[in-house]
Amino acid sequence: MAVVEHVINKEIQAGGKFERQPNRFVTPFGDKEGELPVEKNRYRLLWAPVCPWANRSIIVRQLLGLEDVISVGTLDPIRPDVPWSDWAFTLDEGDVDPVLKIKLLSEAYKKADPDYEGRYTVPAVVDLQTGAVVNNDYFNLTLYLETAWKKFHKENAPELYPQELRKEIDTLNAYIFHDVNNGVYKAGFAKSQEAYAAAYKLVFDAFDVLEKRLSTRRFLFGDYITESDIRLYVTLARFDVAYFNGFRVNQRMLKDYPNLWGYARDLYEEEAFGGNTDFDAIKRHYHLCCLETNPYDILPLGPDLALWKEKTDRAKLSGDPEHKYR
Ligand SMILES: N[C@@H](CCC(=O)N[C@@H](CS)C(=O)NCC(=O)O)C(=O)O
Repeated sequence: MAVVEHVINKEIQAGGKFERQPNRFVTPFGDKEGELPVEKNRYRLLWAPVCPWANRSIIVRQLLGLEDVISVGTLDPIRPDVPWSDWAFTLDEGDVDPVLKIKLLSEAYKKADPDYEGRYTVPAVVDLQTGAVVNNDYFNLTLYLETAWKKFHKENAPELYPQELRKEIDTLNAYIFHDVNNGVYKAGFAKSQEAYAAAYKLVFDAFDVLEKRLSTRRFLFGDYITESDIRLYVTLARFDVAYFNGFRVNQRMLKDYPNLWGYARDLYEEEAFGGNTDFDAIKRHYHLCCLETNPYDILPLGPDLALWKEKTDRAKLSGDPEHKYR
């Protein structure tokens, strides 16, 4: 297996700090001129179950009932043996995506821009008319699914981004992004002790804040699941199996925080969350293809994943304990 860097040089700033590349394909979905048209069976969403940024769009797609509207292609958690950082369709027959007829994610990026120089990342939305990536804006993708794609939502689809909470959700999402979702990567990809230590502090300070917030509310905004919960969940689901040792964010494990841990299990119980959480893929990816510190490819056996199935009593915090969605 070729050893490839999981950051590109321009993502490492002074002091060894990891600063994530900007997304290259950011045209929004919508009805206005210049926007990506919202059409059934027009796009394919490429994801890898290991990836938190991609995982959230898959969770939202299922919650909103968009499975028959936007198709999905799945990339192997183990990266292909090529001398650049890529993803492959090696889970598919003949190692080819059955719809796009490509072997590597980079092929869809190159179709969009032959001079593309960033990392080839998931999630990526491909236009089936051209086979080219048209959007890889993981930060906004779920928001587009919740708003611009409304006409295709299933009947009684949950309201994940309610109008009156949008400002507060956006603010909390920014905090969750910088300190938690990307916080763990800033620790894992840091190239100096100082940069790592600063990121470590961000993560655990945020866990303290969120642990407190969840002591009185079932979900981040009270009785019902919102967009913010999906964003927090994807990092929590990877925390003990991957980040804790892989990215050295090891002050405490998720299961040491009674509220965050109960909250994560409350979400995991939902088909759209638990059914799209592939712990095996997550473990294999982070431990077997991301870490130069694991030269013999030893897959950790723990932690005990059966614990995720333990019931929580968090419904008692809700004014509407029978329902998780509005
Ligand atoms: N598009 C974003 C976020 C998505 C992202 O980083 N996805 C990861 C997987 S979790 C990926 O595809 N990485 C490919 C790589 O680093 O080569 C970015 O460019 O930073």
